[in-house]
Amino acid sequence: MSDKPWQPPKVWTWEKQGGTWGSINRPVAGPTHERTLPVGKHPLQLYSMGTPNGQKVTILLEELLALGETGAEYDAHLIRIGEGDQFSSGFVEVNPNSKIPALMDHSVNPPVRVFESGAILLYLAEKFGHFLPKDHAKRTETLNWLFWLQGSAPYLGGGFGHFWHYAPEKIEYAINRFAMETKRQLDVLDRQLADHRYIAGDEYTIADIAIWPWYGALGLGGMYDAAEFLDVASYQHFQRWVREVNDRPAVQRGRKVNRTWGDASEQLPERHDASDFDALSDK
Ligand SMILES: N[C@@H](CCC(=O)N[C@@H](CS)C(=O)NCC(=O)O)C(=O)O
Repeated sequence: MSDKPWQPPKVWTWEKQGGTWGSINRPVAGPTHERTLPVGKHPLQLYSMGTPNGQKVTILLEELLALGETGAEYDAHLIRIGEGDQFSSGFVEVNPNSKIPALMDHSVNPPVRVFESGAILLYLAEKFGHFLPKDHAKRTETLNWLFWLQGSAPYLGGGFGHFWHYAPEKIEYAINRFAMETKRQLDVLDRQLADHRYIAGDEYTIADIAIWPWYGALGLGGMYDAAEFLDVASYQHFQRWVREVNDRPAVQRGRKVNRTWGDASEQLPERHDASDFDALSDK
C-alpha cells in the first residue's frame, strides 16, 4: 500500500463504500425492487421511520389530534431505511427522492402525495389551520425558521453526525469543520431563544416542531453521544426551550412512532390507532 494521500481520478466512478450508509446508498435514483405500499384505515398514510425527520411529522400529527382534529388520524407504516425499503417502487411513487418521511392524503380526490418533511409540516399546518400563524409577519417568521431548519440540519446530521458517529474512520478536518458549524447553529438558536419563548416568537409553531427533533435530541444528550464534546449544556436559553418542548405530551408520543431502537417503552414501530401507545406504558 502506498503512503501517498488519495488523489481524485479525472472522472468519479462508484465503488461500494463501507460504513452504515455507504453500503445502502447508490449514485442513482429510482426503485431497486417492485413492492406496493400498505394502506391502512385512516385518511392520512405516513411512510416513515422514527429518525428526527420522521419525528417532525408524527409530533405534528399528535399535536393536531390533541387539539381534537380527528381528520389528522393516521397510519404510520415503518420504512426500514437500513434495509432499503425507501427504494421500493411503491415508496418511490410517493417520494422520488427515496427518503423518509413521505405522506399520502387519501381524504382528497385524487389523493395527494407530500414529500420533504418541511413540505409535509406546511401541508398539514395549512390543511388543519394550526401551528402556523395567520398574521403575515408572524407566518413569515415561522417559515424563516422552518426553512432555516431544512437548510441547517443536514450540517448537523449529514455533516457532524456522519463524520463523528457513522464514518468508518475519524477524519479530523471533517469533524472539526462540522463541530464548528453545529456549535454556531446552537448559538443561533440560543440567541433567538434568549428573547423569545418559542423559536418564532410567543407561539408554539411548526418551526419548533421541525427544529426540536434534531437540536432538542442533541440538547438532551441523546444524539450521537456528543453532548460533552459539543458542550450542549452551556446553551442555557436553548436548554430551557428543549425541556419545555420535551414536556409536551404530544411530543412524547410523536417521538416514539416508527422507532425501532432504544428502550422498549419508547418504541412504537407502527402506529395504526391512538390506543397503540397504551401498550407501551406496561414496558
Ligand atoms: N430533506 C429531507 C431529508 C430526509 C432524509 O434525509 N431522510 C433520511 C432519514 S432521516 C433517509 O430517508 N435516509 C435514507 C437514505 O438516505 O437512503 C426531508 O426533510 O424530508
